[in-house]
Amino acid sequence: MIELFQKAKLHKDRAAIVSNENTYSYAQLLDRSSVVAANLLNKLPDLNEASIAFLVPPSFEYVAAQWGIWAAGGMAVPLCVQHPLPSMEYVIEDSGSKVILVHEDFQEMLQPLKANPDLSIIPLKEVFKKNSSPLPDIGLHRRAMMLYTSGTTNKPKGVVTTHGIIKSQIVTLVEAWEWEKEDYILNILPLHHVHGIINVLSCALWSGACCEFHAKFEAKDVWDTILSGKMTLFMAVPTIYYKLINYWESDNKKKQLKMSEAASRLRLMVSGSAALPVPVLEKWKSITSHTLLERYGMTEIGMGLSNSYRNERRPGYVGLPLPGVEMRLVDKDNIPVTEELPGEIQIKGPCVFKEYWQKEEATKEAFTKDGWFKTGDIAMLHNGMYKILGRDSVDIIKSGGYKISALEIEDVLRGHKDIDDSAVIGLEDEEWGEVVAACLVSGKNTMDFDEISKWLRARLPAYKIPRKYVLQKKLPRNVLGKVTKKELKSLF
Ligand code: MCA
Ligand code: AMP
Repeated sequence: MIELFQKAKLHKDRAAIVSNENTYSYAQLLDRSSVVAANLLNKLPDLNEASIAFLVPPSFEYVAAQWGIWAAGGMAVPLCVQHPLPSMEYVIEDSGSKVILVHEDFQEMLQPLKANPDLSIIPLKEVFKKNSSPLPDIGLHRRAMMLYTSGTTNKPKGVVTTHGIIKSQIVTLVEAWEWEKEDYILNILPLHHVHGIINVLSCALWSGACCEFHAKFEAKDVWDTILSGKMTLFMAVPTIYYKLINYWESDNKKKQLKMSEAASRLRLMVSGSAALPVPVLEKWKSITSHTLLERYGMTEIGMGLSNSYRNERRPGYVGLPLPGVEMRLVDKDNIPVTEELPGEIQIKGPCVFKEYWQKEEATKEAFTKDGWFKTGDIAMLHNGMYKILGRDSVDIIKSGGYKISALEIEDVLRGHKDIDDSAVIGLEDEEWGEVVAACLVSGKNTMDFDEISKWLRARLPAYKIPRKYVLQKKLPRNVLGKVTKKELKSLF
């Protein structure tokens, strides 16, 4: 049996999930997920790693669907509730999902897909109907989950992890950050990425702790939950801390004091998914007395490096490799560099993903010949700790903690009737880390950028929409004809 389920059996009466103002015990979670599994199996002995997509907002139902897919031997493919239909269709098609579990709030959205006879779109209610079945025995080597991540290619790739890899990603963090069953965490992160799924949800459930879901991040709700006194842990991206600081600053002195006191009682607050600006760390410390624990991770590896829970947390640094993670910094020829020199972070260990789904060549290219995963992130060792210096590609943008491919947006833009060419870059931004900016080439002398954004919004999620535009007659290119993106920045 999957180890997460075995652990859950040890805590049957404890609260596992709080969502939509209901509290669900571990026993309820186990029961509901075995019902989901029985309905998915529909008398088959095992789903044999079939991709099962599910479109469910963050809630008890999300976890029951995820665990149900696992219990039936399927590979869980979470769909992002904020994506427009074309982005979802891409994931459904690319992952080869023939079955989609859908929450009633999203049934209408998926209506156009019903015409496809190869797809079985099942309302969540149907798989929650009482049923039972013998469940397959799932080994650690079995494929468990596929998360889509943007890279230096046009379209996002499916990152496949097994039960063994997920276990290793969880255990590392449970140990490093000393998770306990008495912990209580608020989850306001999207549930189609490692940060929300592994670091918050799965670590909590592994430990017998409680995870409270809010469907969406709202600064007021987070502060209210902190004020309620039940939280012991909080994890978020830097943009969220920035927004929480703004909210705190907008309130009166009496309320500020209460918020600060309540926050100071948490045992740990973590930041990750993007660089934490030192001024945000310092401001947060002055408000809550917490030195945010910054860590570094990636969809392909889970978490790689972390500042210490008990010892030094150095502002602007990501600490040291987590237990079980092997790491090296190398130059362009894959030769390890010495202290004080920049190099690419490469990772080995049981936490590293299995493959990019059905992309053998891309998977091969992502590793060195001797098996190191090439992250593309550049770091340096200084005074015994690692500092992230940047990325080796200008085509990857990090905004609000989301990884975005400039090439994907450029490609969609070129499909607009008035756009001949485009180049997309990330511009530094205090709140979002980077914001997406697009340089458009058109035969027209003026363009309605709001109309372009609206047109894009039907095709791409909100965080991929450019916030700034410029119109040009041509793009700056080098002698080889490649767009010189660094030059583009000066146009904004
Ligand atoms: C939204 N808006 C933006 C952006 N996103 N503007 C600029 N840049 C953006 N990236 C605008 C919207 O268009 C809207 O504007 C307004 O902000 C509010 O939109 P909303 O969607 O409500 O935003 P939000 O809820 O405030 O979102 C901010 C957020 C979200 C909560 C920080 O971006 C988020 O959940 N980020 C976390 C992503 C994450 O989990 N990444 C982990 C992947 P208007 O009203 O004008 O339309 S990385 C990972 O997993 C690795 C392993 C790791 O290391 O962790
Ligand atoms: P994703 O592909 O969405 O999993 O994003 C992973 C990327 O986020 C990494 O390759 C880094 O570029 C970035 N990242 C994650 N944590 C940090 C951090 N603490 N500081 C800087 N960059 C980070």
